[in-house]
Amino acid sequence: MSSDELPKDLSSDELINLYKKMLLIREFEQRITKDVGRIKSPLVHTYTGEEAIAVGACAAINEDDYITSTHRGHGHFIAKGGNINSLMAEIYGKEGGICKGRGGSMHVADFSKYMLGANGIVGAGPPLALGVALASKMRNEDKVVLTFFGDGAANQGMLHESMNLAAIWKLPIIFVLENNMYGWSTPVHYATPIKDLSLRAQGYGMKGLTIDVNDVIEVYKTIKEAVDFARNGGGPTLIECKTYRWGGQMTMDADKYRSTEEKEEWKKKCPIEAYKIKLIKSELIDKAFIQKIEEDTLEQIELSVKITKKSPKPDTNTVLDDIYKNPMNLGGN
Ligand SMILES: Cc1ncc(C[n+]2csc(CCOP(=O)(O)OP(=O)(O)O)c2C)c(N)n1
Repeated sequence: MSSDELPKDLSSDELINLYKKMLLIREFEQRITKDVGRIKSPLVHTYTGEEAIAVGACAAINEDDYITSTHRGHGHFIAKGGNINSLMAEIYGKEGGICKGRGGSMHVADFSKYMLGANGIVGAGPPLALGVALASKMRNEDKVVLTFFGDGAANQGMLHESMNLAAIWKLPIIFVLENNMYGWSTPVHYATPIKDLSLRAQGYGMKGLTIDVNDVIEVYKTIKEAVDFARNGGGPTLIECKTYRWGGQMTMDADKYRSTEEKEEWKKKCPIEAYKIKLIKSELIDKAFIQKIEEDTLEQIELSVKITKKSPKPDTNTVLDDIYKNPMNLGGN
């Protein structure tokens, strides 16, 4: 099946939802990089340009399958069904945030959505995924874990130890490598001597695939296959998704290490725009419907701004609350 064909296993609503989710991630980040009233925009690592990966990947798993995230986690959080009101409030350090304002942008987690958390430690997601996948297997649960990480993290020992153990124990993990071409300011070709990072899978006797189009459908199809394989006891797969972050490493990054031409070239390959054209061609949506989706998206985001502004700052006396609560009460309150 070419990536031009829409997958038959997704309904029209599900296909349109992929577009809605990508747009929500994009517009949400546009909004948080602007000030909210008199509150200055916080430092954030944006996912803009990479939306097809989180959205395509999360569409390929069940609601009660797990994901782990990175320091660039807004996209993963939204794609897994997290609520943007509590995401916005968290980013602004408010009590109404998903972690009651204690984590901020880099530490968003929603156990009720099986989103096990974003993390400021590069490469720390895969070992968490390993533990959860092992626990699930031992409990005979029918679960799959997606672990997202970057090309920089691909050179961290934690990832390699996790891939090795996952392969030996045939754990149901999909290693989703988001190759956005840079680990902070270091180009991937400078840090890594191979063209496709998925080749790394060979060293662990697992399948490795590279998706070099920034395309939500291609991501969905490839990951779905790996998910089915993992669910049937086949073990892990490494999937490299080539993409590009449109913004700097984070909002305060001067971003002098990338040329304007390079950035513009990638912007022409916008995954949201490309998918919109595909949906129009397939007659699933028309221009009026797109406009409605855009309006609804912006309305939803402005509501989250309002809620965030109203939410109080956390009481400093409660700073240690929840720190030692049993974090494995997954799926509960
Ligand atoms: C263990 C560790 N080493 C270094 C850093 C500093 N650091 C933060 S982000 C980053 C780049 C990570 O690149 P990559 O894994 O490709 O993810 P991306 O930022 O491109 O999404 C680095 C080196 C860190 N946070 N943690």
